[in-house]
Amino acid sequence: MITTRPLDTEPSTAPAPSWAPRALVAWVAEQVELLEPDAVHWIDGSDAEAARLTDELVEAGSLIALNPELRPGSHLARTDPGDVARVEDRTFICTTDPAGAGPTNNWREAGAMTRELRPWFAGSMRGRTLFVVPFSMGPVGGPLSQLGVQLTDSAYAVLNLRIMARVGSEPLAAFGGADGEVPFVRGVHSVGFPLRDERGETRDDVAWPCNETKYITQFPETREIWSFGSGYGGNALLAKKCFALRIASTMGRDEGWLAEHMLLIRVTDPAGRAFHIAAAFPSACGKTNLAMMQPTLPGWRVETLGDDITWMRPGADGRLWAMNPETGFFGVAPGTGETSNPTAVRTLHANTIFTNVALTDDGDVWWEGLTDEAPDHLIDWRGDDWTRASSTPAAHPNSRFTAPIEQCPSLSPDWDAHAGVPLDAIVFGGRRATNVPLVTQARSWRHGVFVGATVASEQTAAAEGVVGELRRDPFAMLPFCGYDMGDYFAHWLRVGAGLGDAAPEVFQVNWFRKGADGSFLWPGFGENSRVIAWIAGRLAGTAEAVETPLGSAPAPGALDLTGLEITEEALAESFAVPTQAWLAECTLTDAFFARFGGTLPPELHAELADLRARLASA
Ligand code: GTP
Ligand code: SPV
Ligand code: MN
Repeated sequence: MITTRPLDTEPSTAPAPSWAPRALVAWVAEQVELLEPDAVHWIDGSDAEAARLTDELVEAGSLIALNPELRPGSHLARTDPGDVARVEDRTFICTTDPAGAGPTNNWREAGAMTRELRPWFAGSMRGRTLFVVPFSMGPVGGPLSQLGVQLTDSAYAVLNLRIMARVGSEPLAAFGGADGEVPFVRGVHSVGFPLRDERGETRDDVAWPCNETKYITQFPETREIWSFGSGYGGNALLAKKCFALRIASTMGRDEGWLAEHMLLIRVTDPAGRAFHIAAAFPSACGKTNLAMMQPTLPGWRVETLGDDITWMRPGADGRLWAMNPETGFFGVAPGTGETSNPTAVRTLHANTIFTNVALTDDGDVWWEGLTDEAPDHLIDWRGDDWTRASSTPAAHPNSRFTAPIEQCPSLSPDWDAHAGVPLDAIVFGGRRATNVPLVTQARSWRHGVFVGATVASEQTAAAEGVVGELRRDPFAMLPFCGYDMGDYFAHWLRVGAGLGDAAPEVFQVNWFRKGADGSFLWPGFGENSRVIAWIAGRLAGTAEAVETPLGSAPAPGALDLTGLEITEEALAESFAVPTQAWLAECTLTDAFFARFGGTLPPELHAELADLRARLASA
């Protein structure tokens, strides 16, 4: 693991551009005092700069260059085995009052957390370069866009960030020039592995520096993020979950908009009618797959606008407008293959950073599900020899690819439209082996908010924890809401009231219901186009529905099953609404709602009572 990077190589430096706001330059100087880096480098976002940083990481052994003939411009990173996913129990919302965080977040008093963090950050960048990364979430200068700056001592984080967000000189120009006072979110990130201690003792770097102690802290009141000890994904790319969801959801509450863990697509039916749909599924529950879906139904088209985060704001026309603030995909590798997601496979052909996947003997990558058969020999994500006889997976279950959105063959030309796109439907989903039907339509916006608020899902490898455990994950935002979720539900109700009849329709889907034999009832992936087609039909007023206690479901024959091999029994089972099981869910919902006390909107209690009444008369 010890690398060859000598401490005395010339550190990469680049001064602050003359158009950087003085307030930003002063803030950086203040942090330099605390962090004590050996060098400071303002990221300009150029290809030459990225090439230089990449070369340095390859030289240091932190990145492996893949075979340029098979995977041009692409690299593999292997993390420390203790730094492979988001760490929810080390993620904190820090406000002056516990009411600022609510019952579903880890709260810390902001002042106390600042004092607790200080010794960890003090000198944490000794021997390293501090990179200053100005960025814009959303098109630079767009009406839904927001600015941020991440300070980091991880060149790996910089390289990922420049795929995931608009970084460097261009967004910096939007900060208003030297006298600029445009607000921006401040993020400080350190892997927490200084190369020199306070006495000047040095140590060698490692391929994946991190710290056993981790802090992922958000300060919504001051729009700050402090992240310590991890180099991985949502812990380290502060523009993503920390900013674009946790901080942004709080900004949205204050300013009348929504920051959501949603994919965004445009669906076009055979008659040429287009619909914009956003869908919230918890981590590793199918957003990227739906965002890139190749419909099996002839004549239908799905275009990709975003796969993870959607910002939405009521427009001047009274409709809800939606925008993807990112510029890349940080997607789950396992399960991504030619049959499940051929669009993703195309997207990853070049210029991609892979993290914790397996390395093939010819210098390419592999993971479970990429092909039906594993190669004879691989180097697994830990760097060990792997054969088909091995008892552990070759790729980590949360291994990921970071790829530029513009490489996606199904990308919508409007993906970076300044105003976003007008939204027609919102879909909630989760990973449920039982109870939740393949698709239902909510009875109203208020019922839709109830559906979103009560979503439960089986836990995945995207965060540390017990995989498979069922937990409530309202709006797929449990780990990402920056404030009290009771207030968040109320905010959703408020936004809906403002939209009135122009509000999007709300649906719930479940691709993951299982039969008695434990296998999925519904084939999923491209076949999900049949469900999307019914949703579009509902929006167009052409698809028939029947009432169920959970909402409207496809009437017999309304779901296009042409050419699909599915038994009558499996289909019936995937739509079943078992009354007793749902009454038991209602009891669990009572307990879940009780956690919020006074912040839970009374409308949701009313919806629960209505659901019970419908179940009783079913
Ligand atoms: P995050 O990036 O963590 O937010 O995840 P995501 O919601 O984008 O999930 P993704 O699309 O990457 O899918 C996660 C896993 O679910 C992959 O292994 C997929 O193969 C699997 N998956 C996605 N869609 C379906 C489906 O329709 N049916 C089944 N059975 N599995 C699916
Ligand atoms: C998720 O876990 O929802 C992700 C990956 O999209 S991460 O960026 O690590 O949050
Ligand atoms: Mn996600």
